[in-house]
Amino acid sequence: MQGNLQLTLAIIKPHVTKAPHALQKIRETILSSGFYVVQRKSTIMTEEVAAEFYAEHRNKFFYNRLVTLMRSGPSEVHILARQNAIKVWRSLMGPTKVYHAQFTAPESIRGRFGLTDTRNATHGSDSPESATREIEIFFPDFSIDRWFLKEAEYFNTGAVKLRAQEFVHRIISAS
Ligand code: 3AN
Repeated sequence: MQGNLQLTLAIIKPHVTKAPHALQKIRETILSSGFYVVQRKSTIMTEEVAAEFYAEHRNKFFYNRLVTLMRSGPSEVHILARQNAIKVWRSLMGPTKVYHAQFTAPESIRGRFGLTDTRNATHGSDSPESATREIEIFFPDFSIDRWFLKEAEYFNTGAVKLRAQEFVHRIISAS
């Protein structure tokens, strides 16, 4: 029984999805850390989506290289569920800057798989408001309210099963 599940948006960036071993290790970390994968898709970001997603960084010096990276190939985009999902996923990722991550949190995802401050392996929402905004950008057909109303209890009670091929948890139907 988990209770009080929270949703977060987690992205595995293109430079990692090109490396099957690294992708597999991050997936293992997701599962062994008690997350449920509520939705997952592989997608190449359009310029519009990247601009909307990274709007707060538009004036930063790294904006162009960030958008170029995110458009360079498929990202794996997930809605993850867990108690304290936002905090736990960010803590698993480690610090934004890879050099810092390698020194202070070498076992973190960024410490292990980050290459540069831009190619830092993964993204995670930084607040409940960001999670809602980001989930709506990538999964416009997914209703957070409906999920909490109709599906969260199955995840709360563990009545879900991982579909390994799809890397997504599905509710175990009664029939
Ligand atoms: P986080 O991803 O840890 O929430 P943000 O939101 O400050 O960090 O940055 C968003 C993304 O912008 C990071 N994941 C990283 O790819 C890129 N980024 C952040 N800071 C830098 C930097 N100093 N140099 C290059 N890229 C950066």
